Order: sequence, then structure tokens, then C-alpha cells
Amino acid sequence: MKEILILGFGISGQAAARLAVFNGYSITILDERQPVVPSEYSLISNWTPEVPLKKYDLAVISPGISINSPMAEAVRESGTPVCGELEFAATGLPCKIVAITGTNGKTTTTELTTALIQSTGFRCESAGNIGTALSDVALELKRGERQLDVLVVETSSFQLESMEHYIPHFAALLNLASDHINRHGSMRGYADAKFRLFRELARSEKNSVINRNILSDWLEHYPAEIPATFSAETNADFYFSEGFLCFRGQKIFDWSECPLEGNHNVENVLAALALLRTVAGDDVLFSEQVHQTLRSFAPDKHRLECFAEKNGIKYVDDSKATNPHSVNAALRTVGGDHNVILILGGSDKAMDFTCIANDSDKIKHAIINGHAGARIEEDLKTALPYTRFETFDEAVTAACERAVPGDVVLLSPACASFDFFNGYKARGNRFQELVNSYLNRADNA
Ligand code: UMA
Ligand code: ADP
Repeated sequence: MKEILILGFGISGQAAARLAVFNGYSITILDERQPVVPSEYSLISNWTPEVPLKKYDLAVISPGISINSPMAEAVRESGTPVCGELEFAATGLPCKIVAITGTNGKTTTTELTTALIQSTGFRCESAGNIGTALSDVALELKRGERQLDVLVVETSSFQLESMEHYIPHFAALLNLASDHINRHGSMRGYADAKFRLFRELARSEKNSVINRNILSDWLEHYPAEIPATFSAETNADFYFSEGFLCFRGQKIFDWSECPLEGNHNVENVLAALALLRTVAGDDVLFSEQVHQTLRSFAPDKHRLECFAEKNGIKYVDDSKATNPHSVNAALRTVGGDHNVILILGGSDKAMDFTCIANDSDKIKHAIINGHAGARIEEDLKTALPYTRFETFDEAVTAACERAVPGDVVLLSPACASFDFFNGYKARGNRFQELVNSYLNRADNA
């Protein structure tokens, strides 16, 4: 029997193990957390980097584990070939794959692209970084439990880092800005991971979509056929003009009819339309079912969610903004003239926060908190008025106390949430809870 080693037994690793059983492998798990595993699996207990691993037929690495980690290094030293979970799952899939990556907008664009492709009659679902491991969908497809024409795969730099042979049929790169530098070592290392998506098939105009600005800034490093481009600001194949989303001189859709807000979302929608075209051709862009999908697309929670408005003050939860680039998008969407009380901070990913100062004309006061607080302060102290607190709860209360009519209290933290929370949803929920109880107390005072 072939033997497979699964590195990491979270969502991806568990799904990869199930798929590997179907593919006829015996399973061994290696995970620092020592999880409980099904009795038919082997678990390597108390492994340390000094303990050599035996050679397996294949090792599948979960995205949360770096290919430069001691664990991955030990696997390579054993002579075992290593493959990422996405690549393992994508091999031999009986449907087309659309891969979407970028620093921001992946989830929004993945959901919208899926809805648009569905609206044109294809059987289409989404998977990947968005939450459902690709291996789980692959298993259902291989067992014949479901049929799909297209899978839209939200793809992170963590997943791309380990890609060797995975080439999606269609691919999009939405944008590129400072994020996950602690994992990839430098901005160049992070960009290189993203560009791994654009190889061979995925590099031609028919199959790939890229933000025009990235093409100008980065693509000279990656000579290839020019992909289809999109931009909300400059000339591109898909662009924004006089309030309309357009494609090569033709109006597609009146933006005011779309529930999404902000230039960043214009770009997400243009990218989704460009991907739709790669899958279904030009004509569908102008069809009623596509327009209806754009009219009814609801943004997800914790992404510029205005959840309260009282006494002329707006309260906006953008907890999903986990890097500085998404904070710029937030400020440009909800900010006015120096009216934003901006709550910043969380766990550190060694990012460069200085770009937040590009929108200092929107910021009245920054409330900095959390583990990345000192680095944020260092990057922004000469550019913004700010106050620094240790805890999230203190920061939110201080922001509420400072706001006056006309202001926006914005949680757009520029950081991951793992200093105080187990994810961005828990952080957003806590923010809403603290604001609502502050407003209730004010009512009863
Ligand atoms: N583990 C180790 N050593 C490590 C790291 C992790 O042993 O150094 C073990 C942990 O003990 C745990 C398991 O690995 O048991 C977790 O594996 P994982 O971190 O790869 O996480 P999964 O649960 O498999 O979830 C992954 C993605 N997680 C990461 O990339 C960190 C999920 O993206 C994704 O939804 C899921 O696969 C399904 O495809 C989450 C994410 O935070 C949402 N992504 C990052 C982001 O969006 O910024 C990239
Ligand atoms: P991702 O899956 O890449 O994290 P989301 O769609 O979940 O992307 O959005 C994450 C955050 O980034 C939110 O705060 C959102 O407002 C912001 N955002 C979404 N799209 C863009 C974009 N194209 N450019 C900059 N920020 C964006």
C-alpha cells in the first residue's frame, strides 16, 4: 500500500487524509498539536527536528505550515516528495479550476465570481482558503456524489508557496501589498508566492486576469503573454468610466445598482466579470442574469459593515481588514474630511504600516492597540494624531468616547486578530457588542 504523510491536521490536513484514503494510501499524521486521529491513521508523537523521518511515497503540507519550517525540511531530507494540499486535491479533478489570489478582495471576488458563473448556467461552487478544503470537494466529485463544471478556488500565498505542478485553467491576481511578511521573509518573497499562479496556461490573455497596476509595477520580473487587465483608475480591458463598469469600449453595468461600495469593490467586480468572460465568453457580460446577480450581491459581514448609526455618528466593522492596504480602501470608502476615529492593531505580521498615512486627510484620531501596537506607532507617529492602549476593549471604549456628530468610528485594524481573538469574526463581534453596550449605556444615562 502507498504511504502518505500529512503535515498539519486542521481543515486542510483532515480533508487531504480523507481524499488520500479514497486514493488508496495509508495515512500518517504529523502535527505539533498532537491531535486525536482516527484509529486507522498513524500519528507521529512528540516529533522534534532532531528526529529523522522515514521516506513516504508523498507528503501533503497544510497551508499554515511553511515549506521552510523544520517539519518540511525534515520531510525533504527523508527524500519524500512534498506537495501542497491544493495541488494534491486539484490533480485529476473532473472540472475546470478558476484560481483567485491577491492581498485583498479574494473572498468577495471568489463569492461573486461563483455567483456570476452559476447565473450563466454552469454548475459552479467555491472552495480553498475561503473555508472549504479543496480536498473535500475533490472527494465528493471523485466519488460521483456531485458534479461540477467549474470550481472557483480562493488561493492564499500560503497555499501557493508549495505549488510545483498545479496550474489552474483560469487565474486572477487582484492586487499586491504588504502582508504575511513574517511568513515569506520580504515583500519580494510574498510577491513571488503570488506569481506562482501565473505559469504556462494561466499566463495567456484568454486564461488570466490581472490588476493593471500590478502589471506596471511588477510584471517586468515575469515576462509572459499579457493577461486581460482590469482597473478602477486607469485604462485596462475592464475599467470604470462615468459610473459604469466597462469592457473594451462597451458599458456593462451601472455601478450605482450594485450594493457593494468603494473603488476597491469596483475592482473586485471588474475582476469577477473578467473571469466570467474567460469561462463563458464575451456575450454573457451583457446578459440580464449577470446584471441581476450584480444587483443582488450582498457583501459579507465584518467587511465595511455599518452596523450602527446614532446621533450622527456611524460605527463601521471592518474586522476583516488584516493588512494596511485594506485600511486605505476602508478610509477612502467611509471617510470624509478628518472624521474617522480609526481603531488599529492586532497581531503582527511584520508589515509596513506607513501607507495608512496616505489617507491621513480622512483620519481624525488613530486608536492603536494590541501586540503590533509598538510597530504601528513607530510607522505612523509623525503622520497622525494617535493614542495607544494595550487592550482591544480599552481601545474601543476610547474610540466611542472621542466621537462627535459627523464622525465615523471605524474598526479597520490592519492586523490579524490572534493577539486577543481566535479570528476576525470574534474580533468583529466583540467590537459590535462593545459599541452597542456603550450606546445603550449612553441612552440610559
Ligand atoms: N500546524 C503545525 N505546525 C505549524 C502550523 C500548523 O503543526 O507550524 C498544525 C496545527 O497544529 C493545526 C493544523 O496544522 O492542527 C492547522 O493547519 P493550517 O494552519 O494549515 O490550517 P487549516 O485548518 O488546515 O486551514 C487552512 C487555512 N489556514 C491557513 O492558511 C493558516 C484556512 O485559511 C483555509 O480556510 C483552510 O485551510 C481550507 O482551505 C484561513 C487563513 O487564515 C482562513 N488563511 C490565511 C489568510 O486568509 O490570511 C492565509
Ligand atoms: P480577502 O479574502 O483577500 O481577505 P475580503 O474580500 O475578505 O478579502 O476583504 C478583506 C478586507 O479587504 C476587507 O476589509 C475589505 O473591505 C478589503 N478589500 C476587499 N477588496 C479589496 C481590494 N480590492 N482592495 C483593497 N481592499 C479590499
